[in-house]
Amino acid sequence: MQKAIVIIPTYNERENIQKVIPLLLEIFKKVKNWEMGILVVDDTSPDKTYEEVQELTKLHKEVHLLVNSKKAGLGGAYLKGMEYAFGELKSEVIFQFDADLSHDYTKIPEFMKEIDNGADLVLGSRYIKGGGIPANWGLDRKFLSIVGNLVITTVLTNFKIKDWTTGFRAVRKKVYDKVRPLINDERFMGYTFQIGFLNNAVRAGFKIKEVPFVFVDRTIGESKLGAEYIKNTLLYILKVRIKDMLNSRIFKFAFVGGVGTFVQLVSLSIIRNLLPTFQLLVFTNFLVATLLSIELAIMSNFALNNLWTFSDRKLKKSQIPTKFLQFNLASAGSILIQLTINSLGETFIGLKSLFVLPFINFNVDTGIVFAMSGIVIGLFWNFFAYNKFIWKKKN
Ligand SMILES: Nc1nc2c(ncn2[C@@H]2O[C@H](COP(=O)(O)OP(=O)(O)O)[C@@H](O)[C@H]2O)c(=O)[nH]1
Ligand SMILES: [Mg+2]
Repeated sequence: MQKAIVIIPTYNERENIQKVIPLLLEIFKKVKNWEMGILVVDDTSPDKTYEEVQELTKLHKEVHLLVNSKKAGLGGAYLKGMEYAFGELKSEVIFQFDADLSHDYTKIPEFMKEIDNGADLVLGSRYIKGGGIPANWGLDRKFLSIVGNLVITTVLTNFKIKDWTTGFRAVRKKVYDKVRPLINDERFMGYTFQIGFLNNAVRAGFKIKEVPFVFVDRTIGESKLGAEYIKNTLLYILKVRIKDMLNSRIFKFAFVGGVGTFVQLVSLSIIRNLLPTFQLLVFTNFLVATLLSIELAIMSNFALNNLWTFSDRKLKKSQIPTKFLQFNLASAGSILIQLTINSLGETFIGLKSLFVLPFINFNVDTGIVFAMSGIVIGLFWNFFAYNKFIWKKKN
């Protein structure tokens, strides 16, 4: 029979743990085909919660105890607990469960049913039909919980999951195996650990189910949730989004384009100074320098896009000559687009002053609008051509 272990992190929960363990042992009888157990992870609570649990391990072989010598935060306790449960105890599923009876333990068989039906991760959800938060919560706490969840949902752009901050969950071993190596930021080892763990599981594509439950306020002891949690949660979701942005192809494409512009401007001035002053037929050295600097920018764009923006579709050595030629054509295409828009604009709309920027007396005319539209459309063309022709997606 496969094992499922309910992990309970505790810090000063002496009274609560005495109550919750017998209730869990009782409800375990309702779970068919799974060998259920409990693992308490105590951070050497000053109220000696661990002593209480020690006694219970003697009475029930299903009860296990891990004691941390130092307070490691909720995330630290869960990581230790999961390592032990999935490793030593050879568990297939673990539960995350609070000691304070806030989580409805009678729902555990339903969680296991979802696991049996193929879920990798089951969330106890307060924000789906049948779930709820305590009616007696003050407006500030309700606001914090509901709006907090909405903010996380929006910033992480995942609207399928309704309760991101729930601490009541069942996790299959394969989720832990995949997500564990991704979690290494010490800052997020407190309560934020829960959101980080879930976010990584969602992104890895695991099958996630939500089971409704009504959250009950603790009646004994104190909540350890603090302002640190709000700050770290905001920090965490911003970090995730900024990382996403930096990793996005569009961002890299824009950055490489910026580098190209820089290369062009710098090389233009260098080449102008290197060339002796002369005029060969119609070619002034300014024109020669311009063409050379454009080509240098194109080379820089080609190399950086190949190594970075499209590193997942990097070209083979043998492809480089042809692709570089295509790349030049695509760039010429974008210049052509800009020229076309400028001349169409000039012919059909004409160059008219629109307004003058105050202080710097800069005259904004339709010509600037044409040029900007040309640049934007040219960039769209470039991005399209790179994706479609030069760094084609391999099937
Ligand atoms: N081992 C350990 N457990 C903790 C720590 N912080 C909180 N807990 C436990 O985590 C669970 C949830 O904490 P609680 O204060 O009830 O948070 P709340 O329900 O969100 O107000 C409880 O069982 C706590 O005893 C910690 O640093 N170490
Ligand atoms: Mg609690």
